[in-house]
Amino acid sequence: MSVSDEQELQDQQPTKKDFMADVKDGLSAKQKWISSMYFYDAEGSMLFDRICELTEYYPTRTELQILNEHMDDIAAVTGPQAMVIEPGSGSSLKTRRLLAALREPAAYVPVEISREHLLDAVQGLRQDFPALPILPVCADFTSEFDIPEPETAEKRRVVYFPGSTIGNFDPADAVDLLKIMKKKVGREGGLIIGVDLRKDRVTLEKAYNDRDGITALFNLNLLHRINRELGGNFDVSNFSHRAEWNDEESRIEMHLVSEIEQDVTIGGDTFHFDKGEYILSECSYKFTFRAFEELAGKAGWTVKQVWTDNREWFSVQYLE
Ligand code: AVI
Repeated sequence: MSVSDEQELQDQQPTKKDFMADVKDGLSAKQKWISSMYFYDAEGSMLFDRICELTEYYPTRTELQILNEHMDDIAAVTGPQAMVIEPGSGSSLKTRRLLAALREPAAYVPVEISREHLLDAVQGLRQDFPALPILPVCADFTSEFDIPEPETAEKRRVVYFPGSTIGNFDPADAVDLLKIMKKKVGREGGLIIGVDLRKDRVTLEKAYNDRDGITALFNLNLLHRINRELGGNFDVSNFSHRAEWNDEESRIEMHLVSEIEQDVTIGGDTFHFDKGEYILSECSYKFTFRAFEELAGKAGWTVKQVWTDNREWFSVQYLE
């Protein structure tokens, strides 16, 4: 990363203090939980990239297939001279095809919590799209963040939110997030969003319990991260990864299960774990078309177009 990349970066990254407070709050709750947003340090982001390549993890592959097949339509609904805002942009892999298909894009604004990941992605994109203004923002996209002003003419704003990250929010939070997006793009703006669909339990549970144990490493990295950054003393070998489908809530839940009765100290506070007690570390909601339409409607969005695969495992939707 160069000095100029560093200087141009809008840095609104959550602080260590926020992380500490969130972890302590979550571990003090009756059902212990930690926001899945904290998975994504450099190690976690790297593990997530590996998950996306797993045979069992169908969402990335299926979404890419839909995007490839319908990219011309997606670029057409986005329109010319659009500013594309991507919350949680990660390595911006799915954005390249879109950026290449757009007519005279005004700017690309990747918004990403992991600073290193963001800077790496921006560096690669600048090489491949030298004429495109790229305005990175390092922030938690669920709280207020500012959109930099582009120097080029901007006709409209479109939020690009692939990957079904919307599924990682509880319904009320998902509605709030969709409202923030609406506010960012204004009345004329649009939203292109990846939405994972309900399917059979076996396929779902396999996707989050891969043979190679990469998802387990990803989940357990959260505890390593707390040790590294907050001076916690988790003995990670005393915890295990579990992922199971909760049919009533229509979500996959990831758990960090305490294998023994134990105490863990973080920042001067001690947290007790019974044997078998778990930390809820992620929910991944899966939607019917109807359920997503209703959710988005609560935030003022109307579904205009839906693209899907022939098994209807995943969808990319355009909303205004
Ligand atoms: C980022 N998000 C949409 C992923 C998901 O499928 O919920 C995160 C993930 N967790 C385990 N595997 C992938």
